[in-house]
Amino acid sequence: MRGIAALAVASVAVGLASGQTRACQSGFVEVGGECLAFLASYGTWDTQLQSCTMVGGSLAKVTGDLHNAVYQHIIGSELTDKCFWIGGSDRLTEGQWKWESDQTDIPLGGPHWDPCEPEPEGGNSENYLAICPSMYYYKDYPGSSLHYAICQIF
Ligand SMILES: [Ca+2]
Ligand SMILES: [Ca+2]
Repeated sequence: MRGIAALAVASVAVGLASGQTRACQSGFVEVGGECLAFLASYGTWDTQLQSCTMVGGSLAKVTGDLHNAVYQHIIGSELTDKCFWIGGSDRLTEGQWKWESDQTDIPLGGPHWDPCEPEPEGGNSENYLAICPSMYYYKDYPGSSLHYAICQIF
């Protein structure tokens, strides 16, 4: 119940005849051809993952062109000053970052990790992935940090 109540954006993108636009379920918005929900309440990585699972998704796999599309969406919204949990972690093996949704690897370095800060830099104490202002590059955080979150339907 909490996860559904937490959904910030209650809009339905209606699929059109052409292009990448797809119909997203209630509470999700189409960004970069994917159905995402931006959870506008604070939670740990685990509790935000639970909220995403309750609505049939997981924490978002923000990679490739989707990363820029998400960035553009956030800076055009009222959530521009927030950090968001996404679905990456190295909690199983330190330094080996994986996407939660399909367990594929998250490469280190550019273009997704901050080129100006040494990230990831938290070692064993920071095993979860968030994107934060102002450029929304990947950063490692302790899972107990409280951030907003981005869910994705796969
Ligand atoms: Ca780590
Ligand atoms: Ca860090």
